[in-house]
Amino acid sequence: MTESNSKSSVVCMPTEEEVFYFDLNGFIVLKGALSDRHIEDCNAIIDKFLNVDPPLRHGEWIGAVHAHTYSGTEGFNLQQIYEAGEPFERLIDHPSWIEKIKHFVGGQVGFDVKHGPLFIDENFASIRGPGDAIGIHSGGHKRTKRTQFRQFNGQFFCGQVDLLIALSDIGPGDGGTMIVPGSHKSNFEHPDLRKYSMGRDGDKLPGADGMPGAQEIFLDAGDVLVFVDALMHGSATRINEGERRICVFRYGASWGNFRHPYYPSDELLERLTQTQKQIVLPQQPIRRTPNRISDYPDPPHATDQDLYRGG
Ligand SMILES: O=C(O)CCC(=O)C(=O)O
Repeated sequence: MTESNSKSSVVCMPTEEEVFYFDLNGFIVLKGALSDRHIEDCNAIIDKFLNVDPPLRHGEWIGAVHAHTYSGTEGFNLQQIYEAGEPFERLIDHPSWIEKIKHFVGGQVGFDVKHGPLFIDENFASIRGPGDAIGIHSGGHKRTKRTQFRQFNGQFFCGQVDLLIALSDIGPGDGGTMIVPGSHKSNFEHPDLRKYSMGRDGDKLPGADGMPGAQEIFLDAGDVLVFVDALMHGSATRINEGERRICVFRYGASWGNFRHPYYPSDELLERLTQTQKQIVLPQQPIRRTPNRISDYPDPPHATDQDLYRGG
């Protein structure tokens, strides 16, 4: 898709079909959500990070972006990817999905939105090569509040809605995301969970390859998988040469907190629009003024504007 025919500047509201299938299956796919130009710009930045000499290793920082791996087979992550430059900043409130995310996180009136419409509690790029995968995890039977699926009176109130943005084409052998449709509502553990789960021992492929009831999602670069985190998910093992590249942004209510103890940099906060800033850091401390103890220090990041927003 080219810049001119992409939906990159049109605000896309959730459609009736998307509402129906998100409720029923726990996920939807947005086709062509990013333009070719935007995908190229994101990949060019990732290329730069992957080509630094000596190569980035787990635990190292490159600016405010953190190189990270779990056990090894899950591939290489660039955590806090919204720090990596303007093409990633635009993903925070991209018009292709932001209204849909607000709708599925829901609770857009009342106490849940006291600090803003949303909060991103994790964002990263994931790069996987041959042999890499993530086993299956999550599921409605766990009843985890943070990631829960909830619907009431025709409105969604989900704990965490994930965006998985394809930055490369993901077809057979590329290690596509695997989901168990409807499992966000399941009451019982999947009978084969242990055979396909994350962190299991064994000599099988590390992914959820062949898991009964699971579906592999194939995406073109620029497509986006939107799912409630309570849905059982993981990936197939990458078999093909080359890399699978995606970004994951996880959104929840404005009162949420960071999954990993990262914090947006001052430089990022300076660059963002007020709308974006409110999504990456909805709550900021109130200044301790006036104060009966002279020169008592303020908490970091407080500004006059925040004082009046703090409520
Ligand atoms: O890498 C994938 O395809 C799945 C991502 C995943 O497991 C997650 O976001 O928790």
